[in-house]
Amino acid sequence: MSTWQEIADGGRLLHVPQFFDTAAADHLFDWLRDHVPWEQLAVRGRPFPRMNAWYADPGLRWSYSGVTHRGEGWHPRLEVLRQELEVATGLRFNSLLLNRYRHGQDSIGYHADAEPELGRNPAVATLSLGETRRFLLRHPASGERRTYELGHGSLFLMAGSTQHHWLHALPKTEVPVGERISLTFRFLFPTD
Ligand SMILES: O=C(O)CCC(=O)C(=O)O
Ligand SMILES: [Mn+2]
Repeated sequence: MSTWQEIADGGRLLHVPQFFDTAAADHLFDWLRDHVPWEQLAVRGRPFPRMNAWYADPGLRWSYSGVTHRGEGWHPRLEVLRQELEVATGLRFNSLLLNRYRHGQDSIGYHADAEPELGRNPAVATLSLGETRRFLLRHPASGERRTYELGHGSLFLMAGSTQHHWLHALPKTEVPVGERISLTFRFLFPTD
């Protein structure tokens, strides 16, 4: 595994460019594209510029950006992936938000993963498949910016106090690009 990077104000990042080899990543990408029940969520009539799906332990609840999800368990294939990631990172995860960026106009704006369900210093683990896209981090207090190219089969972890002091985004691009799927594993604390 690669080594952790310390960033301003107690943030911690880990980037593993080849967590999966190309064949394993190809296989997983095709399976996810064809088997996950993708939907385009909308809040107040405004569709998100990406597709999503969500899995979590039964009964868990997570609300973000005006959307509430309730956990209904895992697909066996995704359960295996969760366990693989838990072993590799030594962390525990009980939920998975999948994002599918169909083309360069799909994106996610600057935000922090800071919902109360995530607890104080959440670890968010992202597996990337398909097209390489730029992942941006910004530290509003100083204006510092960081850019990571998240490629096919990579793992990117944000931990420590990253979500308190940094924002992250996956911007649109004018360059013609193919699809990217990201799997973001988190640990949610039960709310009721
Ligand atoms: O697709 C990505 O790498 C980032 C997605 C993200 O920030 C999120 O789902 O909260
Ligand atoms: Mn996020």
